[in-house]
Amino acid sequence: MEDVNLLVLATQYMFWVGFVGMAAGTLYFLVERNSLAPEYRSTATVAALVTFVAAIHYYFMKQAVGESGLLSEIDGFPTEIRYIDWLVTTPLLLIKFPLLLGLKEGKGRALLTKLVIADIIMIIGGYIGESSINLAGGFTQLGLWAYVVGCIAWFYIIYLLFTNVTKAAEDKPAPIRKALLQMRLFILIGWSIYPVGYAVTLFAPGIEVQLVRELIYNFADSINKVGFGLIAFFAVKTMSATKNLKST
Ligand SMILES: *C/C=C(C)/C=C/C=C(C)/C=C/C1=C(C)CCCC1(C)C
Repeated sequence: MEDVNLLVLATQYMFWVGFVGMAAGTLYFLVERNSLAPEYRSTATVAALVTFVAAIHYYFMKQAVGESGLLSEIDGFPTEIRYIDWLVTTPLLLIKFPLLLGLKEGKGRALLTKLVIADIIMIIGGYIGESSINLAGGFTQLGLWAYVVGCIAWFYIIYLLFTNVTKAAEDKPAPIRKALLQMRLFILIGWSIYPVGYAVTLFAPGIEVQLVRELIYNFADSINKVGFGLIAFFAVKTMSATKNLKST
């Protein structure tokens, strides 16, 4: 008889927690949306979209590790679902920068285009590499090169945020500026958890290491989807409150 594996149980449980957390986040952003001044509501809408899309994917991802807690029941990883989720949610997260900056038309579109193209390269590169690692059960040459390409694309996103976005934030009201500077750090520090998760499977073989990777990704997702959304939400909430004060 095979024993129930604690790591499998923990992974299963964290997928469930991820699903519930994303669902709760969605509800919160939607319910609170109307407490914002109309011009700021799209920030809550985008935050809710991100957590909603993630909640659906988490619901299906949790089935990938089986239900029994047995290592032998795992016959693959939810890499496809995971990366489809990222392909949708990461551009939505990045949209919040031009949105909060109030950049429209030419400037906003140019910034958004660069951010999204770099982001898509990062995610597609990661998918190609991670699939080959999964298939081999450990290090592959393709996995390594895809990792390098993904990291370069991510560095470019950081570069844009610390130059263009930071400059554009300078003449914004204090709550918006503060939120933008904090959101920058999510992309720098919060997003750095993902390449760490990927790297563990690149440098250590085995199914258990891949389970650890899923745990790392789940942890990162909750910070970068719910936490990031809350930062942007509280900024526009403060803006809405000062606006109400002025109009009364
Ligand atoms: C909600 C989901 C988010 C914020 C996902 C973010 C994913 C990344 C920042 C992934 C980054 C990667 C690299 C920088 C190198 C290649 C491997 C990836 C795709 C894991």
